[in-house]
Amino acid sequence: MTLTVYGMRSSGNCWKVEQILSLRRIHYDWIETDATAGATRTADFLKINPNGKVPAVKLVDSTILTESNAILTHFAEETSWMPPPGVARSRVMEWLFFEQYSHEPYVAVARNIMHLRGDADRQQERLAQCRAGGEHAFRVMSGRLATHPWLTDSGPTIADISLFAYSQVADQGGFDVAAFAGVASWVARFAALPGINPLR
Ligand SMILES: N[C@@H](CCC(=O)N[C@@H](CS)C(=O)NCC(=O)O)C(=O)O
Repeated sequence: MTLTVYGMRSSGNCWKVEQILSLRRIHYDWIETDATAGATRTADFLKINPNGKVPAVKLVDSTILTESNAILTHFAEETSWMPPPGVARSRVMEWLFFEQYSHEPYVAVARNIMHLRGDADRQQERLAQCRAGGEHAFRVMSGRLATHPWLTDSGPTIADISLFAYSQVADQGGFDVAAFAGVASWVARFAALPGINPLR
């Protein structure tokens, strides 16, 4: 059996999965699941992920994994993309949780409203909240990245993959990443790494 990825090509969360599998040269089947058209809320898909979201992967033994950063962690085990247990790994986890709580809910949601759904006019208030939250996240990242090449001291890790996912397309949500010098230079540096295939 082949690994199966349920994903949406335009999604940064799903891009994380494509990227780690590509880096690992793991072959997979892709089942396009268009969240914007309701495909993540069908009875069949809810059996795969009761939370109604992509990405989800079905491993060769039929085990299903959901949550993009958990999937990244699974496929990064015993590679340079994930340091061994200890403080170095905990630093990576700090950024993975930061991504889900302080970055993605603002940067990805703004892109979803403006770029994927074209709904900016009707969602001005929500967009303003996304703008404030996303800019705060970029300031935090820039604080680190102004003086360090990568998010942790372990070289490029899944922390960088995870936060690159929506930072690379932040302009589609109305963010000016150039205003955060550390982030802007890190985006360019990460995109230039061998084997990285940016979302566009
Ligand atoms: N925390 C989840 C978020 C996944 C997520 O929000 N997926 C979106 C597409 S990017 C989705 O499937 N939305 C469909 C919905 O909520 O109905 C992850 O990191 O995998």
